[in-house]
Amino acid sequence: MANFDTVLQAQDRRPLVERIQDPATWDELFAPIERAPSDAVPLDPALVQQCHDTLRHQGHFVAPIELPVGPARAAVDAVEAAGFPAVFAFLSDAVWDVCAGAGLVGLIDGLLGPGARLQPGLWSKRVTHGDRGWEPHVDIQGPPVRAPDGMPAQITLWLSLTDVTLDNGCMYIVPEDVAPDMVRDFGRSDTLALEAVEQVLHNARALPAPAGSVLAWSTSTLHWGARHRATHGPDRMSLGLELRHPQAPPEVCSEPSWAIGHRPDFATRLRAVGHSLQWYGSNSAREPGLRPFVFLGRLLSR
Ligand SMILES: O=C(O)CCC(=O)C(=O)O
Repeated sequence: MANFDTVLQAQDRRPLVERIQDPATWDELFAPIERAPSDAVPLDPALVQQCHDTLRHQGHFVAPIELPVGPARAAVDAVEAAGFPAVFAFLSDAVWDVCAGAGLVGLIDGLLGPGARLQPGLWSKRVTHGDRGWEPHVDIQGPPVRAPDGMPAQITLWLSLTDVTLDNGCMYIVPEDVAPDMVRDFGRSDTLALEAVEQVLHNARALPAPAGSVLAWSTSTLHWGARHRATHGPDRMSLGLELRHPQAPPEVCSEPSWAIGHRPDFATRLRAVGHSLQWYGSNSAREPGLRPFVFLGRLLSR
C-alpha cells in the first residue's frame, strides 16, 4: 500500500487539495510515462460471441484481449509512490488510453452496440502477498435490471494490469443462472441458509486472466477478489469502471456519465476520483487505510 505520509510531508507547502487540483502536479508525475498505442486490438468474432452469450445468460465474461496496459500500470505505480491512493491514476492519460481506447471500445461496441456510457465509479486495486481483494458482494442489491436486448443494464468492467492468477488474488464469480435467489440481497442479512451457501460454493468460478484482459459482470452478480498467496510473481493490480448499457432504462441512468470512447477532461476526472473515494474509500474492511482520503473525496467531487 502507498505510504500516505509521503503526500502529507511533501516539500510543496500548499494545502493538499490545492496541489491535487493543480493539473501541473499530475503533468509532472506522469511525464516519464510512455503512452500506449491507440490502435484497435484485433478481436476474434468467436470470442466476442462467447462474451456476449456468457454476459447475457450467466452475467459475466472474461476477454483475454491483451490491451496495452503497461503505461496504465506505471501510472498506478507512480501515484502510489507519491503517496496517493491508486485511484488517482485515473487523472493520467495513460489510464484513459486504455479505458477510452479503441481496444476496449471495440469490444463493448461489439457486445452492446454503440452508445454505452461510463459513470464515475472508478477504482484501482493492488493486492499484495497476504492481502485479499474485496469481500463477496453484489455491486447493487435487488433484482437485475435488463436492457431490452436482455443484457444487464449496468455492468462493472474490470481490467487486469498484471497477470492475475489463482494464486495472486483473482476474481471469483457465481454465474447468475446458477446463483441462489438470496444473492440479490447478499449483505442485507446476517445469516445464510446452509443450502444457499452450498449452492454458492459449488458454482463459484475462478476468473484468472492475463494482463490486459477485460472482465465484466452484471452489478447484481455475486463476486469477490481472492487472497494473494503466491510467494513470488506480481502483485495483483486492476482497474474498475462502471458501464451503462446504451439502452439502459431511465431509472438506472444517473449523471454525470460520458460515452465510453470519450476521454473526460481533467475537471471531470477529478470529480469522478472524488466520488469514488467517497463511495469505496469509506469501507475500511475493503480498503484499509483509505479513510483519511474520504474527506478529500468530498472536496474533490463538489
Ligand atoms: O478488485 C477486487 O478485489 C474487487 C472489485 C470488485 O468487486 C468490484 O469492483 O465490484
